[in-house]
Amino acid sequence: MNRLITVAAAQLGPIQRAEGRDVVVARMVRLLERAHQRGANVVVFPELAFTTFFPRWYVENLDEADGWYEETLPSPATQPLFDAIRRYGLTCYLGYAEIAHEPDENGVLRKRRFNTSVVIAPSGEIVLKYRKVHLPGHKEFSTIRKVQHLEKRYFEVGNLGFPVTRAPVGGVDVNLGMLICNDRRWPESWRELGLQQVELVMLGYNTPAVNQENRGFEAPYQRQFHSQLSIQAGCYQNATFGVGVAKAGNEDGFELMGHSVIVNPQGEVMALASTWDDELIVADCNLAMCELGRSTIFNFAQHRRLEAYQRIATQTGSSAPAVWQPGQCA
Ligand code: CDV
Repeated sequence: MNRLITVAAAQLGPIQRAEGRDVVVARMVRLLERAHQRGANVVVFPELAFTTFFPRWYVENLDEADGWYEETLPSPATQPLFDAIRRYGLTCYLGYAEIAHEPDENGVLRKRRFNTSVVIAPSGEIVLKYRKVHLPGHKEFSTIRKVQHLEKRYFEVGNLGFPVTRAPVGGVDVNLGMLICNDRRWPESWRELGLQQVELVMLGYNTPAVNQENRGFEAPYQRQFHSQLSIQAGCYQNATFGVGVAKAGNEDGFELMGHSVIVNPQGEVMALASTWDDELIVADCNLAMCELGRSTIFNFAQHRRLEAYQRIATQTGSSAPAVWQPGQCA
């Protein structure tokens, strides 16, 4: 039986450091309006959608960075977005920087900061929350980098796991899951979602157009290749649709790559953005397609071999193998 939904990726062009939330929210509302006109049921925005990609900027005292975070959602500044979601009856993925006042792992109530995404229902209710697990970059100011990437300074590692929920999207019940940016490069993130029969993985990203740590081995075009490779492989290997959405273009003098993409459970690209600006791409997704992979080659219950995967959940870094000696077979 066909289960059709229409999915939109709402890529955002650059947001400059001095730009106010009101300007960004107005741009996002326009994208929601266009998504509605094109028949979309679900709209996916980028990671940290309300601000410039601020982890490129160093601040000594984190409290000085509070203006880049949301303490409540919606707030008076972001309310127009929620109003538009309700007006157009859309489901929406939104990435933002979150300040939460909640107990830490020792039970101490304190101010905590996360790189977060939520799924917002057409009613405006938040139905699912995810906090980024794979934080790239560094914690302290780096003197050898041209551009900082201070996500490890600005955010704690996400503490909500990889949740999936089944919620109605355009009249169809859909298993919804989320990732954020760097998570897409890690097969473990996708498999966590796949093991919950996810059918639509939504993910936003801010990916610098050039890898600063390339050491001469990574050409700029390979940045897009790696992003798409990861999303296409994640979708195929977990029999799910995926939507990867960029914040793109020249932000504060530094370039972020675009190439937002919608991928089907065969791992094929259904739609691809072609600008580095605000751009909407749309695809009709038949969720019945997820059934093939899930019930055949990636039937996890039949084919996964936990007894052979011990290292995956017990070891972080890789270790060098024993050196082969003539006459030995390891
Ligand atoms: N915001 C990110 O997580 N960016 C990373 C970069 C640093 C590699 C990414 O995976 O795109």
